[in-house]
Amino acid sequence: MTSVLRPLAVTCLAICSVVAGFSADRPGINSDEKAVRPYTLPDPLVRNDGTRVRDVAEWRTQRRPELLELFAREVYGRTPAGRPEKMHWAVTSVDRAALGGKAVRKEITIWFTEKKDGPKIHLLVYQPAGAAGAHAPWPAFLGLNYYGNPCVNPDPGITPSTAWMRPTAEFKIVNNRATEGTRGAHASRWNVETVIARGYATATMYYGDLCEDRNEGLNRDVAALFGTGAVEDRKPDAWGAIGIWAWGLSRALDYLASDPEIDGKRVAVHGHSRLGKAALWAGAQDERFAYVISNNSGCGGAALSMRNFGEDVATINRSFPFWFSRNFRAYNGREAALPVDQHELIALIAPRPVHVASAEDDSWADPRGEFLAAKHAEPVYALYGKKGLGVAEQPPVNQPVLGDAIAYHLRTGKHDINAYDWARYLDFADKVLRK
Ligand code: GTR
Repeated sequence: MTSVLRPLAVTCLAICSVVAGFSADRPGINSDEKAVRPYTLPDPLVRNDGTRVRDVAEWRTQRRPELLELFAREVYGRTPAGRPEKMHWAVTSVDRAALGGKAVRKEITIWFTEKKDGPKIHLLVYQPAGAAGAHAPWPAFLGLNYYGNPCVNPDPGITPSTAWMRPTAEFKIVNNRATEGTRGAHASRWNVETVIARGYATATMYYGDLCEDRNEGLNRDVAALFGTGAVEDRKPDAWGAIGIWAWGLSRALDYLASDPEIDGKRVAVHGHSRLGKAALWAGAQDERFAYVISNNSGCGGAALSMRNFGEDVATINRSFPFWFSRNFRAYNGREAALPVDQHELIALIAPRPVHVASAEDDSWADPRGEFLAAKHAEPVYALYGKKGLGVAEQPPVNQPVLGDAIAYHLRTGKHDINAYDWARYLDFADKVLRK
């Protein structure tokens, strides 16, 4: 343990901001701040051979590639480089008077091969109506959605999804398919009108078109295109669903960067929960993402794995054996043996802005562990002359910290993404993405 990292890890015991929440209250899962065992985080600025990184050049050419390799090999599995040769897209609809005239709505299909019946995604883009003016072209938010594009807004013009979905009565998924009742079901998670009113475009696609969120997903679609192999037959360092979702975000960015009305250099990638894990991994690997947002991403996302609080590595690997690489299972119950921890995933985003958000009742995701990961990424931001969060301790609820390239907030309420979160992301975007 280095002197830089020791104080915060140890003061966890003293600060003891116990986050009340039912969700981490399961047998074998720690939800008591006083029961957090001391842990030693790897130092992002110490190379595998034990020598210290002294400057940005050494970070970029030596340590950053080492960390990307460790996350690929040991955690998420390997991502194929770049886009498939035959990938192509078509704009399938444009409505310049959507959302009561306030927005332009575009739909784009991106095919990953030359075949129209091969793996593909359907991207939905809203941008503010009219010319971008001083903002031209529009900066944008990009994120995956859980229940098909119509779930993000009641807009009747969004083309329905016919894809397989995880069942949920709450969002009117019937026989594993979305219904008209699913339309707008997640509108509160997208705040499309607000984002548009603030002068940003917002783009989304259904995550299950990339990889269905079940074991079988690894036999189909993008996984099959790259010969991934079944969940248990994959190479130990082959990717899983999170890697595939992250890859898909980069492919959507390929399109956005080609759209003359969107500024490909000012695209924020965001995600909630499992999709927050994917957003972080996408942002870590793909430096074209200008701003990276993790909303309640928890274990395997922003939360430190070595801190035993909330969901742990064994639990997530057993519940979702297809999300990570098979190698990641070697750390079930052995988090201390991990060669990396999640503060280093955040550090890979440096010097680009990153925003980590937690919810008070979301103890399963370990809000304090999410804060500490953002905090411990600071030394890498410091190499670039950026202060990072600029606070020593986790801020109280509903007191966001919009720091120098790192933002953090803990809001009241449950595991979710809502208007409060969006207001904070937009405030930080105004600071970091505005020209
Ligand atoms: C939970 C999982 C979490 C988180 C969450 C979600 O079941 O344990 O890691 O990803 O699902 O995605 O909502």
